[in-house]
Amino acid sequence: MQAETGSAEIALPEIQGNIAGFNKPHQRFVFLRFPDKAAAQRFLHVTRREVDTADDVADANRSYKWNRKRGREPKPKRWFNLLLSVSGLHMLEAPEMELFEAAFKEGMQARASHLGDMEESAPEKWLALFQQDIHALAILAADLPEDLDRLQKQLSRHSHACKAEELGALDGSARPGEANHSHEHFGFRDGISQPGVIGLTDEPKPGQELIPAGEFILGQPTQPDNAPPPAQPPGAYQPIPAPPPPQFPSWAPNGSFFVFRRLRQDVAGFNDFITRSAGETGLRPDLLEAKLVGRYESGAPLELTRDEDPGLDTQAADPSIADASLLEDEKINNFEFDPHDADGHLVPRAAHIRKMYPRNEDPPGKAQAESHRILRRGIPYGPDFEPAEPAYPGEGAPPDNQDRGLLFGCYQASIERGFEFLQTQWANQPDFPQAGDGRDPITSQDVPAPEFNLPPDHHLTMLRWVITTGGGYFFSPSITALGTLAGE
Ligand code: N7H
Repeated sequence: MQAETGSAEIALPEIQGNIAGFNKPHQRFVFLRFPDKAAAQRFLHVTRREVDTADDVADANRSYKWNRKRGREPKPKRWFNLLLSVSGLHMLEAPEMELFEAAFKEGMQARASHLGDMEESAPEKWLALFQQDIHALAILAADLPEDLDRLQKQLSRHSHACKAEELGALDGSARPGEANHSHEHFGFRDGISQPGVIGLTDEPKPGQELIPAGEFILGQPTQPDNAPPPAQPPGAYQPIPAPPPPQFPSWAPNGSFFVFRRLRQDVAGFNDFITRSAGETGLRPDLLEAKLVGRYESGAPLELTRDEDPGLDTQAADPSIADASLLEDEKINNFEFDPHDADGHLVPRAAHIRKMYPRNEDPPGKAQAESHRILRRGIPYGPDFEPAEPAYPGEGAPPDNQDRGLLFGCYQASIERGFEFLQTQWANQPDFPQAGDGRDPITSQDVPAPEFNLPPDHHLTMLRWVITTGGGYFFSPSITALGTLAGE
């Protein structure tokens, strides 16, 4: 089956709920293996009815916002989704598997050299959990930790009864304290910019582009414009044509691919670099951080902090301290990159958010930028960084009380057009969007000392602060497909 453009109703009760976004402060990722096809089918049969759908989640998210606006405490919720790896699908003898794209069939470990997962990030160094053949991933999410425990007990009852083995679990949670609640471990507010999905996002926020659902959900209409990008003058970055819309088995519509990555963050290393480079460049540390990411820690977009002539004040503090409106929906994600900043003297062209979503920037051009959107679903893991903690030598696994990072997750209709394209063609490409811009300071890991161009005068040599310690590619089947795979 080949995805097409057109207008289809989006069947929310068919689609698993985390595609709409669980957005819960407590989440657990449980990795499972089945002894044989019969056990796998029994497990799917009993758990399928407990899978929460995009309909349930979208409804609850609407009522959450409604209650919050009126100062009422929303009712706590708990959610469950079930995904399968390629080897889980093979065990279930899912038909037409050859139609799935190569990235999914090969798996994240086999794609390591393509992704740049090498040295400390090489699959041989990943947690023992990821050295095993994983068949399924259960995602549990709740407002209350005790509800997560209830979900876990229920899952374990089913695993036990169906002889499914729980290989291990990873817990993520929002950081403690009101001020840090939405911030990841380097300190930045996360979860601000997401694409809107036609048929799923009913109230797009200012600046939130609505994207055809087929970019995230198989069988839905895809972007109309997948034309190859125009060639650039010789010597300039040549945009890479997007892989074609995916083909997929006839049972796969309303499913989506989920990329999971356990990314360890070296907070001390990042902070040391900021302190040292702030000294060298003469920029305030918070401004230098904003130059690397494209947003201040508060989430305030650097793009909206333009100073009048004579230019950016290198000593000005985060402007949202004086003007809190920068953090409101009207402004926080409502911007494009100003053509007057084409050289990146305000927001460097390799800044994380400019690399990962170049918006109007050309190259690569709006159509390309909108063809590589992902629905991010990350949550931090591990304890908060303590400035007084002993230095971690960086060799081998850190002790538990220093192991922290992001359980990165994202949904897309094609891993090759989504996550893999962002990682390999943009983050790891020192010449994207233009020659000499440098690598993404947050996500590129393919070289130990990535370069970052900080116009007008500085060229920084960075370190690796984000290390891949595990991961995998999963498929989130529709509710009907779960039944079909269960042999119902
Ligand atoms: Fe990124 N960070 O804290 O620095 N990310 N990211 N990311 N990221 C974003 O808009 C971060 C990672 C994207 O639409 C923000 O929500 C960290 C991977 C995309 O403007 C911050 C890690 C990939 C966007 C971070 C990490 C991406 C985005 C701004 C790993 C894909 C949206 C807040 C530890 C390959 C861009 C926000 C847009 C935003 C951080 C990983 C992609 C603060 C710490 C692996 C598409």
